[in-house]
Amino acid sequence: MIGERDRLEAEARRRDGGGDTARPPGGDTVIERRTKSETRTKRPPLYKVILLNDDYTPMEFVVEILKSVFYKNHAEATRIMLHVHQNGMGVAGVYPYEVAETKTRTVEELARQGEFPLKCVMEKE
Ligand code: TYC
Repeated sequence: MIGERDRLEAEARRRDGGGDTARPPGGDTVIERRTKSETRTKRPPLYKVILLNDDYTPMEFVVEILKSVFYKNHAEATRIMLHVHQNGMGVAGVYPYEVAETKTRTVEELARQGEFPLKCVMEKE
């Protein structure tokens, strides 16, 4: 028995000029495939903003920096500050390049204004 799909495909072949053009199954529908690399949105590279320990910057000042620049709550700011104090360095946050750069500059500017030697660096994740 000749079904509706066979009839439509035969008609499509006729429109094509009657050649035996290869057609995908399912009639005139062509499924276009794209490779993942064309479809995927690229995430921006991330950078760690790292605070360095020193002997002179007050603990309270570092906690205030972590709250005001990195939006940490008091407990988290205290935890990070103590980690830096005990281990020599620690991650204040992870951001896209320009955000990390602005925060690094802000920390160093606030440290300069307070006349503290606090240092801050950024590092690609
Ligand atoms: N070590 C400093 C002190 O004893 C405190 C401190 C913590 C300084 C973290 C810098 O990034 C820092 N006052």
